[in-house]
Amino acid sequence: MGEGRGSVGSTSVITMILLFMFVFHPNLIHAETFTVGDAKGWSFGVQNWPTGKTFKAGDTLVFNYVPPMHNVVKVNETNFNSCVAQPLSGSVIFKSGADKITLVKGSNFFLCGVGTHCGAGMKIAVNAK
Ligand SMILES: *[C@@H]1O[C@H](CO)[C@@H](O)[C@H](O)[C@H]1NC(C)=O
Ligand SMILES: [Cu+2]
Repeated sequence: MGEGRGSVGSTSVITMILLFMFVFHPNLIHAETFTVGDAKGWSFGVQNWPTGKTFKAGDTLVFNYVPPMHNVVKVNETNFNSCVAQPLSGSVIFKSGADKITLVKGSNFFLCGVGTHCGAGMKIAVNAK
């Protein structure tokens, strides 16, 4: 292939990549950010916070709390139901106090791994479209 006048410049390549992202992953472009528990943050009684909200893959959840009083663990459904703070494989225990976690399509389960907080309702299940 020659380098004739038809060769594609880097600006065009970037434009094409952005176009592809827009066409195939509109959720990423229109992603929203939600503060878990709103003003109360990641706190006791947060369990019903997702009710009535619509989430989609690529949206970000922000978990605000004062560490080390709490933490955030992304778990599977079994561990969510039994309050076992075992991070999903490839995941970690979040403990910054302002943790930002991107939702994946389908079910996303989070709980607090400190003490018996999960059993007291410090857990949320979020379904992302
Ligand atoms: C969840 O993870 C635990 C290990 O921590 C495993 O025993 C269990 O089968 C998993 N459940 C699902 C639904 O993947
Ligand atoms: Cu906690």
